[in-house]
Amino acid sequence: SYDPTTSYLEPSGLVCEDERTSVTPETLKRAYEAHLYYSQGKTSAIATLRDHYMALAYMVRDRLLQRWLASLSTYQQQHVKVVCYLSAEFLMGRHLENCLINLHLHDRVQQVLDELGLDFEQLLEKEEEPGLGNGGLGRLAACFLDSMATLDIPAVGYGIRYEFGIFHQELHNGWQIEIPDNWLRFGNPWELERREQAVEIKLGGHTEAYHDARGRYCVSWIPDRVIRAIPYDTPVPGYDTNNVSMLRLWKAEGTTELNLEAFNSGNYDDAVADKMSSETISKVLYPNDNTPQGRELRLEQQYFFVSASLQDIIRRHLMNHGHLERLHEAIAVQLNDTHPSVAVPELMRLLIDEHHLTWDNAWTITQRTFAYTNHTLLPEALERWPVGMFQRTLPRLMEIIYEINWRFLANVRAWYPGDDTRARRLSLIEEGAEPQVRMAHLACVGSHAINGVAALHTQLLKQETLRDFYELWPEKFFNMTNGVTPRRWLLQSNPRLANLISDRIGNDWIHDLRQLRRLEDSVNDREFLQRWAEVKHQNKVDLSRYIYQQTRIEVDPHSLFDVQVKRIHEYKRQLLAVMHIVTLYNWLKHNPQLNLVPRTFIFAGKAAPGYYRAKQIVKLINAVGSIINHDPDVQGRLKVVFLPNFNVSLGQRIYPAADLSEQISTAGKEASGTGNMKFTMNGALTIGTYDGANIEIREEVGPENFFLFGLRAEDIARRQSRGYRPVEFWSSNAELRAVLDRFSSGHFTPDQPNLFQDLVSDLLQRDEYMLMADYQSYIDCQREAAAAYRDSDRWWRMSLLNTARSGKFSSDRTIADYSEQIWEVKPVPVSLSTSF
Ligand code: B1N
Repeated sequence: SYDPTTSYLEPSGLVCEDERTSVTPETLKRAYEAHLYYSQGKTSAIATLRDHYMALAYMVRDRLLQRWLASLSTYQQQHVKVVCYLSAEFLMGRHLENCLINLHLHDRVQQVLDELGLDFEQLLEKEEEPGLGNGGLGRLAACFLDSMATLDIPAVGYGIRYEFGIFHQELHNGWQIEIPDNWLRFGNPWELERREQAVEIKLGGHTEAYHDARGRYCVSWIPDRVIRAIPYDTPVPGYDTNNVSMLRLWKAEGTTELNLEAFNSGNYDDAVADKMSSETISKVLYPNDNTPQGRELRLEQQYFFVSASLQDIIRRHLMNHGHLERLHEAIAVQLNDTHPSVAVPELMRLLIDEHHLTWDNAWTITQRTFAYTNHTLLPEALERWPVGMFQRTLPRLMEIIYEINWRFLANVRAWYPGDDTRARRLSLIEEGAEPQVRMAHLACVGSHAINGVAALHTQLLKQETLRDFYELWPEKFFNMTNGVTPRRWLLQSNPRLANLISDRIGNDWIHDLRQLRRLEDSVNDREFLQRWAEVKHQNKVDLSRYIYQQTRIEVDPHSLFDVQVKRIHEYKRQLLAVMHIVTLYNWLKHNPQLNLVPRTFIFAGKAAPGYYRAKQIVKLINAVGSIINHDPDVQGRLKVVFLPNFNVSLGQRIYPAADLSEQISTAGKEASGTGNMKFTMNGALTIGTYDGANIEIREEVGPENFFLFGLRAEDIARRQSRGYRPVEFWSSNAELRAVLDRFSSGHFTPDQPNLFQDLVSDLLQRDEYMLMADYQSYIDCQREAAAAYRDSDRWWRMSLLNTARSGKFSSDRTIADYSEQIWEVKPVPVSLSTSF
């Protein structure tokens, strides 16, 4: 039915490829073979799996280029407003399958590979995952790019092309070992280097004042280092649209190839030293989630990508408009947390020092251009840079920050005469033995919009963390509840469920996730619920096989899959989940005949390499598993699995197979969470605290379809202020005592019996995250969850309703909200007939 001589028209009516990039199986096959031969230089007789993967990737990239170029020229010709999303992290996950799906090429390519006798799955697994992020914040940026492309919102993501992404995690004797992630080793077929668009970045040195020819007071920054930033562009296709967005990542290089003087005197190491040290700026991602690293190199990374991106934005704008007076009408710049907040003084510097705007003019433009998203309330996670370090690294920016602060505080004093303590609280500079620049304050003052990432989080921002700013500018505050892309997190990762859904309600849900509500009509259809349960079972069988391959642990796919996957952090309380496991274990030890719902506990997640307590918890989970999984009294009814190296690809295997989603952070600590949304979409039920987006998930799915437990944020605050004594829970709760005894007695680590003693004494004496206070409530709630699972009719109805009511948590909804309320941007359809 395919005609290779005319363009193949997609069902949706897009596409009109030329003869080189058309999408019939015949041309796909021809293009693929050409890349194997001409790009990889291999015949199929000697090609490796990686060669096949590369040829396939190039073949797909070719089919993105026409759309990409058409998108760029459409934006340029129509002078549309473009969103620039500045983020130190983009956790994209693998590209190949996602591109195939978004371009509607998936099934045809699978057919072509089948005909060639190649294993499609195996080729997909050859792609190195680009892990340029730590967790939720970086993955959110990736979901946003997918949604902006899909909604035809003109957008560019700007970030850093780290040569080493998040480390690979291995487990040795239950302990985490970090392996460097050399993801570019075999080349990256998805990016295009744009060396001609390189820009220069200044660092260090000093400033000098002068008067220019027209007598204006000017400042020039004489740096002691100049670094070159090279852009690498990756196309990001939308689903079922011609629009393709772009991810532009910067690589650092030295500006002087060789120090000729050193070279000529035979001092070869010194001759290349400069270049080498410049390249360290984009060498490696800092592996911390929710804890900033106050290292000079990190500040340099932030400034590096921010300055490069703003110079790029200004250059493009000048090309189009010739002046910068209305920059804010042509672009909206979103700051993904404070990591890019040095953009505020940097844009001021560029507008004033390099483009000679007045301060007032530049300030109006700056405030109207930027918007700031806060992602955390943890006090230790709020970025602060010592003034001394800032001064040394970015002397001109420090001057500008002082000037911004001086003008801001003058206003504060006029608005609140005599209120010196308020001025001190609001200041961009924190006073003390070592004065610090408060990056969140800089972002607030320099932006027209400030948002939290879930309703509770935004409320706490207004009441606590940014209260003084809220009192100043209530109109600047917005809530933008996070979302995730249903393309990767349902359509791609769970094809069985996606097909079942489309069979029943058609496939409009893929770009209008609220349509899933129509599944509610089937909630009493026994035959449909049966198929729903069968899909989950098959997904669990798949995951069981993977678990066996990775860990040699055999798990029963009929057992309840109870899953906690996320970064390992005390506030996320993986330890509380372990306390529940040990409680069940103690019950079984006490009464081996007990009729318990069999459970498989699945954990995955990375600990920051310098975070000892988190690494100790990884070891604890593995130690508990090593005993429980083999204890004859347990009779296989409890299994504990820690899957190594959690990343996007592993998430895609896990979420579809989960029955129960663990979202058990201390209330008020998890800003939103986004894993919680992926589980809900895939029909898992949640056991969770009243925290972050859990609250909104419960509101959507209905309280009867959600297992809620624990203290609320206001209870937590009240108890902390009254003096919290965790040991009282120990005294009054024998089961809790028995759990802690198992840890401190060395039961799980007989050869190192004292290993967890400090952990237990911390729980008894401090318990910052209030595990002791929530323990009983959690255990009771888990009992209810088990009872619900036993009543399987009820369970599958609840599961179906969770998916059916998850529509709010599509990142398409989040992006529509940002577009309307903060960015003031509109969709711009891209037609492939555009001349350019
Ligand atoms: O951002 C996610 C939220 O869903 C999570 O609740 C939140 O914990 C996460 C410094 C962070 N907040 N802060 C970070 C990451 C790296 C870093 O160096 C902080 N990550 C979050 C998306 O909104």
